[in-house]
Amino acid sequence: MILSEALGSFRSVLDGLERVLITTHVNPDGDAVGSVLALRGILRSLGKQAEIVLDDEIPVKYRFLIDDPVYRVDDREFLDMVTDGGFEMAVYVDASEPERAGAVSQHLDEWMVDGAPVANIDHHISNTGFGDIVIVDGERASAAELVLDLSQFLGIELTPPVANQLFAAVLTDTGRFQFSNTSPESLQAAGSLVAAGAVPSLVTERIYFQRPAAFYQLLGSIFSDLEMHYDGRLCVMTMSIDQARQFFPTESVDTEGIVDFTVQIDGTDLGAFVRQMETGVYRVSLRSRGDVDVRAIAEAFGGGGHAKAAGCRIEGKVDEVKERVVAEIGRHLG
Ligand SMILES: [Mn+2]
Repeated sequence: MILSEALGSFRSVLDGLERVLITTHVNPDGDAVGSVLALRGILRSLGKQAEIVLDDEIPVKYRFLIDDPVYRVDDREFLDMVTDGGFEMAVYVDASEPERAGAVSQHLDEWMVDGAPVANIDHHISNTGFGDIVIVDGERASAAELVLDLSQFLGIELTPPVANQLFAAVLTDTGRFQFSNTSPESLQAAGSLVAAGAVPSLVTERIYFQRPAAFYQLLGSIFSDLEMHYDGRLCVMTMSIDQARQFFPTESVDTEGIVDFTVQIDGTDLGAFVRQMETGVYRVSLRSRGDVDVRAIAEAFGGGGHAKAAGCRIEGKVDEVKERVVAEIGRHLG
């Protein structure tokens, strides 16, 4: 299905229904959060009843974008709404497969009317092409760019809050317009969002420059233990639960973006951030700024992602986990 056809079929399906359920992947990032919020605003401006349900909480730094309640799978208010009558269409955004939405995909059938169509709006190359309406373009830097395309196709004039939501999404998925995925389309999207009322200084400030001091102290401890491999081509950073607790005794730590430092060192092509999730379980985030496809490395451990940014979970002791990751990366370095 080519994109304009898919946009057309989204519009015609939407014309015949009222209640739309929107979701995205677990551990929602800026693209996920901004895209679902914006899509809800866009559909509501067409008079639809659009709601968002997520498996996870929205991270603190993105909460300034929230303009109306977002539900979790067990929220009373949401479940009451579902008993009033099922949703007529489900839209997955920024999810390469339905399972990425966690508990949402497990419960979806209970919340939908029989035979409700599923739309899939995404930019992952690994997207499985699931759903009845497939608005997927693996060349785009963010799912938000596709949501913007959809809004333009539907002839919606964006409000400033929706423009900020989409701007935050494009901003974060392009690493503030610095990652190699930053394309003319990303910058054009940003331009039209600013024209529609997005405020880049505000969005950037709220997402990146309001970290607690403890975050930088934790970063200091992570930096002082970094390891270099393969003549400086690979940097590995690690964070244990104990280390995180030392600086954040009560709250969980937002580690998004730490992995990006691994490829900000002169000479590095690749970076890995190994974060302990629980005893014997590690989440490994990978970055590439050369030709190496880190998605292939993540896939070797059952994970996935993009060529330049990917991730996986590995079980074992920390030294074993690091050794396996370093060895797998070595196989791809050439
Ligand atoms: Mn994305």
